[in-house]
Amino acid sequence: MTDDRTNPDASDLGAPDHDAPDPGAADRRAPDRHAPDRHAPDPAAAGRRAPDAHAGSHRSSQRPARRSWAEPWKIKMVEHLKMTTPEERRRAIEEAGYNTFLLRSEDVYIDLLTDSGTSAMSDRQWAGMMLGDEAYAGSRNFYHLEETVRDVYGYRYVVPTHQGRGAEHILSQILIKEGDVVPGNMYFTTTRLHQELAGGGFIDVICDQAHEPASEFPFKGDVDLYKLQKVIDDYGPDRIPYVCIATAVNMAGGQPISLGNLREVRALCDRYGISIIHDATRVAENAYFCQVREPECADMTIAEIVRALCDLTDGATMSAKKDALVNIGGFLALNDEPTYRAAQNMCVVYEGLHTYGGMAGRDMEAVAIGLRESVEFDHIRARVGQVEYLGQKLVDWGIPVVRPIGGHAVFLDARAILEHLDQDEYPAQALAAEIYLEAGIRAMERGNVSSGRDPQTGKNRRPKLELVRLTIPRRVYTQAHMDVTAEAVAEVYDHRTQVRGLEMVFEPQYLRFFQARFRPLA
Ligand code: P70
Repeated sequence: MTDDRTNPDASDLGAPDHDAPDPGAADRRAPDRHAPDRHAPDPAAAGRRAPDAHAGSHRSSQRPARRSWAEPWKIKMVEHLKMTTPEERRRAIEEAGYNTFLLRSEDVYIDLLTDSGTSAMSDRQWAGMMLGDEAYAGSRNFYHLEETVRDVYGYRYVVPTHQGRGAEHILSQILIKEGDVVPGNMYFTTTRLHQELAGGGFIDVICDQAHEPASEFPFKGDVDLYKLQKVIDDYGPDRIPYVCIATAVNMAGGQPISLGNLREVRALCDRYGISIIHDATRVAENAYFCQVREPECADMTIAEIVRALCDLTDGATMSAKKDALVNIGGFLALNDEPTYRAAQNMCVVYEGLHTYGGMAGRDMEAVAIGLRESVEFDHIRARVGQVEYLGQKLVDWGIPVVRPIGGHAVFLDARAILEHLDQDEYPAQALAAEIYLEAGIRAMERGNVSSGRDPQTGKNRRPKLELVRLTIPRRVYTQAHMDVTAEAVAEVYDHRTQVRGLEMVFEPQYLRFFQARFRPLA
């Protein structure tokens, strides 16, 4: 290896050891590629270059190049956290039926349940909130949002929704008919449910590596084109309303799809006249991985990669609560005018008028500003870098996690950690409860409970991935919080053989993981 080992930009950020293009390449380019905010100094610029970039510059060649970098922001306001005793936590998790979704957040010390709606807004976003135009119709913030989506993502039409699933609902109802199938690069809970409620069925066409927690494949979000071709052959293009492509695939562990693979998916779909709908919820995180790992993206900015990914698709559902750095909001974006008109009409039935769709004017303003911030290089590097920092600690300590480390979360391999439990004893659910008991840290089950029952057989789906997600909100926690989290997980790992399985004692009909209740097995 060359300088990459000593360049934290490469080694800290999930660059795989093999199979991958030179992970440091992106960062050795001239810094002006990531043009910083013209009004701000660029303290991180030196860190973007590998040491050799300084050779021959006026900076002394004896002096080591700067290798540290930090978040491109400082903290203006703090929120106090409550510390609890083991006794208090025991009571709290019992009351919550061993389901971390049912804990009161007051009883949580470090909340890694989700990165959804939990990020810290910037001062610019808060200032934007004051510009909220709370008109029922035609709010200027809607037009700002529409213009920003056109510019950052490139989609022509925008229908605002209260959050991501509002967009999924409208889209599924418009495009899917009874008996249709929707191929996609791994299911997402709400997305699949809306497809099913509209009469369709989801078919997984993600590459096999995505289902292997230990595989180091750099683009586990890639579609297996043979699988997609087979779905087209088996069902015919007329029964495929669209292919659903997620960037930074959540259930696979926050794993990216490559720009090259998406281009091939596009070519295949074009041959049959099938559209592609993009779940753009974490597209900026995906773009970061493309920049670091995919040679053709090495010279592109994050914004350019985001645009290139979106340009290969016909529309998008978006939960703005993730990448876009807001606490609530989402939208459906489309290029096709008739579909847009139908979506606008559905919006007034389920969400609100088509110029607010469940959001206040101020919320739409915060989304518009957050979308621009999401594609800034320094932001996304620090965001993904913090996740990598936590993941690397656990890897160094030999704790089984999904590799490579994803963009928004570290996923613990609960099946490997709690080997003594059968999957119908819900190992991931039990592990999440144990981590809470240990340190007041809240994680999320992403396994057999989340996957639900097969509608045909009524049995638990028993997915290959039985994971606990430690999800990192954006711009909220410090490196010390990551250290405390890693240490708590290590403590649990040390006494893993004593962790008991769970039985489900209450199971709701839809999205059971949110409200199900459990009790420990004897
Ligand atoms: C999470 C959240 C939401 C989400 C997503 C992707 C890739 C759509 C949505 C829906 C919240 C969540 C949702 C269901 C189960 C657990 C948690 N993901 N697509 O924590 O967006 O929540 O705004 O309706 O990740 O991963 P929204």
